[in-house]
Amino acid sequence: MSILNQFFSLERKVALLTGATHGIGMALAKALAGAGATIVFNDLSAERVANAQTEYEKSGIRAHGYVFDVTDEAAVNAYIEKIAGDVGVVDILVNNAGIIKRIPAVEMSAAEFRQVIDVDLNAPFILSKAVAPAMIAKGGGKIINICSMMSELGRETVSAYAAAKGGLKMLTRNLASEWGAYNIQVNGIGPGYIATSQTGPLREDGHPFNTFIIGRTPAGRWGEVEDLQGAAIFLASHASDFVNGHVLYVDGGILAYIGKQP
Ligand code: NAP
Ligand code: GCO
Repeated sequence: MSILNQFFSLERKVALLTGATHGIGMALAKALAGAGATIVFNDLSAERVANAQTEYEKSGIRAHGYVFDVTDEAAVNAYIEKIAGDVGVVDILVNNAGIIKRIPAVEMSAAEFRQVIDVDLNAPFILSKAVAPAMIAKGGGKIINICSMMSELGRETVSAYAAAKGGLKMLTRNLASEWGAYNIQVNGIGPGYIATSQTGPLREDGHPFNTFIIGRTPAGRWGEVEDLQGAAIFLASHASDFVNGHVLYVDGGILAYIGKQP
């Protein structure tokens, strides 16, 4: 067996990626499929699940799609059991589903704040808790939480999102601490600013943020979803069996850079 296969093959592994009907989630699913994993994904919308299944098939991937809300613990537990029966025990969980609300803190309601925390922080806990027992019984597993620049930095209007993503970094470290003894590695990917529907409003022609972020990124560009695929394969594979509690930032150098000098 080649050293690449030895370390990076995901053959016979079942990967569940939440919210993977487009954007970062779909790109990560395609990467894990390319390494041999069987792909399971979910979304809130039956229509988006069906459309995504067609998209996966166009890429030669027979993905198993399910419709459930990641914040609904009863639904999550039921679907993890159903997936085990339909496809197999989840070996790799990617907590990708997420929302953002860009509202100044003084204008954000507590309900809006709680909604972001629910999807971006509570749901990764619910999903991780749901898959862990079978991973423990099977002798190990991989959990990858999709963090953010906002796991490390704040900015105006994203208080709930930054609180959630900062919490997700610490949840990653804590679950790594609790489950490392069971050969479960819990890590994060911290994307920089990536061109997806979520950042679409920030990239509109002439939007000042577009110019700002390019000036804050040593790579001098927005990231593409493909820029994240290698990190996902690494953290999902044997190559990272002794990496635990780590957030791998894939940000073009933003966190290392004070910003373009005037
Ligand atoms: P996106 O295009 O908005 O995709 C988010 C996905 O999550 C959508 O498929 C969405 O489904 C799904 N989702 C939301 N709430 C859900 C729920 N309650 N149950 C099930 N699925 C739910 O965002 P993205 O840019 O690909 O981002 C994916 C992840 O990366 C997010 O966690 C985001 O915070 C993170 N991230 C993004 C960037 C970036 O620059 N784009 C950078 C760092 C981190 P619907 O389409 O049906 O709503
Ligand atoms: C924003 C952006 C960011 C990105 C990402 C950066 O409004 O600042 O949406 O939050 O989504 O999280 O890593």
